[in-house]
Amino acid sequence: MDVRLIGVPMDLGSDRRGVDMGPSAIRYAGLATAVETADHTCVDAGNLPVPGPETRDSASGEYGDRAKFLAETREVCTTLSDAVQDTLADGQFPLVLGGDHSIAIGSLGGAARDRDIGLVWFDAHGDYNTPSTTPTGNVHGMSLAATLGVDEFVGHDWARSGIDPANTVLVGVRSLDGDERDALAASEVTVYTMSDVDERGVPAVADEAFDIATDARDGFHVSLDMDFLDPDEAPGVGTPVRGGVTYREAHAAMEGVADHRDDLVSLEVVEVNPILDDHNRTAELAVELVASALGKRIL
Ligand code: 5AB
Ligand code: MN
Ligand code: MN
Ligand code: MN
Repeated sequence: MDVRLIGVPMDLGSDRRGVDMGPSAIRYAGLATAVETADHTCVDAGNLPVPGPETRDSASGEYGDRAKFLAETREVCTTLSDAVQDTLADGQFPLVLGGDHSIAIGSLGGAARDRDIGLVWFDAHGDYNTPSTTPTGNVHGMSLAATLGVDEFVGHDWARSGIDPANTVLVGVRSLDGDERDALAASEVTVYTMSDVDERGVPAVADEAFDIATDARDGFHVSLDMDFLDPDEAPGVGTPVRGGVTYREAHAAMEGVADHRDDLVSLEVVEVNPILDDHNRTAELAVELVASALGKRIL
């Protein structure tokens, strides 16, 4: 297939500068070549414009500092949504490079526009906070709730993808905030924690996740937060949590994506922060995982 790279140098959704350099770090780690090695063609659409935090007021949006830079997040995500939709309309495959995880709102806005898709979200976190439950005000911890249109996000049509929570799966979770945990438990989202991974292994858990997500009529989107992996493997992330999946388990999960790639609508990899990294290893790992997800095989 024809893969179109869309870089989103976004850091407004997180407290850490540096994640805005994620798209450069991932490109530098050889993404285009890796995509070609997986037998695809690759076109790079460059980066979308993202305002710097210095030039804006963090309390710009409706909820002030309870959802920081929400007005700017809306701008960026609206542009990204159009870029993803245009990519799909051109018959190409959108590969979105973050940037912090707030950009999933934009990726999904485009991928789910006029499509009934499911969602598999690989993450240490739930990203299911809202302006009233967030401990930080960072939108990257609210992006799943926003795209599903829950609570305070109900009126925010720009953020709501229309994805059915019943076709939404979280995999790898090991850090939830108290109210976020209760909200997730009350939702129809399926949550596989690291305990599930311990008991059943990544291949079984991931395959069940793809089965749930592909219940949607038009395929599914994969959102890969690099903190899904253990920080020993992926140190270059803003909010590392111990006890994540190993190098090999992460590949197995992405090989599972590849096994379902007839249904794969779009893919994003987020939260790579080269400033916090050990050389560029987290970006290099992101490149390897993308290649696995897009079908690269040893044999
Ligand atoms: B990430 C935290 N739950 O809401 C919050 O990396 C962390 O996109 C969110 O998964 C981590 O700020 C967001 C404490
Ligand atoms: Mn995340
Ligand atoms: Mn995370
Ligand atoms: Mn299956």
